Amino acid sequence: MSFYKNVDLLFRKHEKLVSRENTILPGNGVLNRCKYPVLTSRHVPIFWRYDLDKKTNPLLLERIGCNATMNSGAIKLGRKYCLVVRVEGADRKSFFAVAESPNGIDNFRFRDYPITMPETDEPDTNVYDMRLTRHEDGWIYGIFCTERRDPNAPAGDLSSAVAAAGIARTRDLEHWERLPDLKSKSQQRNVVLHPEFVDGKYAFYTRPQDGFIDAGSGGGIGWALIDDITNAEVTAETIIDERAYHTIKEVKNGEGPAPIKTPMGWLHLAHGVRGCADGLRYVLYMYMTSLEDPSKKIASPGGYLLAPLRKERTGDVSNVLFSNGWIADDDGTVYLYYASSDTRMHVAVSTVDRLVDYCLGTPEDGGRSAASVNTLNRLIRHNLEVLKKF
Ligand code: M1P
Repeated sequence: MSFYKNVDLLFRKHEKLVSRENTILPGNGVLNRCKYPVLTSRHVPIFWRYDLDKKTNPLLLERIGCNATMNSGAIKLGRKYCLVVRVEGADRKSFFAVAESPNGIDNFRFRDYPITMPETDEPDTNVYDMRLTRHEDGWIYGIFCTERRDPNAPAGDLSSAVAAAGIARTRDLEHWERLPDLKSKSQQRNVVLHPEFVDGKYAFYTRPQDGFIDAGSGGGIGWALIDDITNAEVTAETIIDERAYHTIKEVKNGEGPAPIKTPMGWLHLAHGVRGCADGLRYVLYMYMTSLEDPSKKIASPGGYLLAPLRKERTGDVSNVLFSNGWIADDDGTVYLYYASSDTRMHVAVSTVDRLVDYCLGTPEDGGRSAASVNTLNRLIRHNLEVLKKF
């Protein structure tokens, strides 16, 4: 086949994948998964991966491989549902790229170029997992993890790294102003900016951690008020959603996207991590905080909202669901974007009302098997009485 026919074939196959219609599947009342992932490494444009010039690439070989499209921030801009995707190349470097959809569940297309994120004086080795916040100061902020080699690592140790929160702001997701990284005594990952000022200050959800991987003495999701976002520093940090023994967030947890404001309180999505014989298991869970004091927890449904299922269970880092993006539409629909196994992006659909009801109506984790049985018995007794009246 001629070079040009092969190019045409590449584009046609890509278009077929990108334009595939998605379907919302039946769910459990709380939310509905969709049939197909919304983004995979194969959605990345052909012209990012191939040199399409016959002179320089006569064999039409892929030149720049893409490994994964994962942990994406989300925001609606005009009528477009936008993801700021963590694209991971075959070289293990992550970068950000915007993919837009007309309906939130399919036809996500990457803009022509990835985001050129300005660097600070200390260049990032790797950047990933951006949380987007439309702040009441008028900017859209992107808070992300910036990873650099540990300057104190002994010679020969090529793995030790330091995680910190990078801060950048934009109006259009294309042009970004990079601000100094968040200063903090501990390493930080999963840092998120609250959408409103609290006591006149910027409010951050944090995740203090002793090491690059281990949360260690970091007790859970933290909260810190900051005077100046152009020179942000954590001076005091309180834990607002703690890790707990024998729960889904025993080993680690971390705030997901910026919370959604509802008349009943702030809706939060987070990930919880526990250990098992197979390694770490990452699931998604929710909690709510008060409108008057967004650092005060008012609801804590027990267990997980979403856990890896079927094909979601396998990938580069298996048994992982991770979310750092959701969009609450004007009609109350919520598009919850999540990555499975650090490999691909999915969407689940719900509503603000359903998620609030889930948070307020789901029993808390009682901490013991006997407490779980008590809770279950209460529901069974109630239902058997109700059924008699049917
Ligand atoms: O591999 C699972 C996730 O691990 C990290 O999350 P956390 O710091 O909570 O353990 C991140 O590297 C994240 O990107 C990744 O998906």
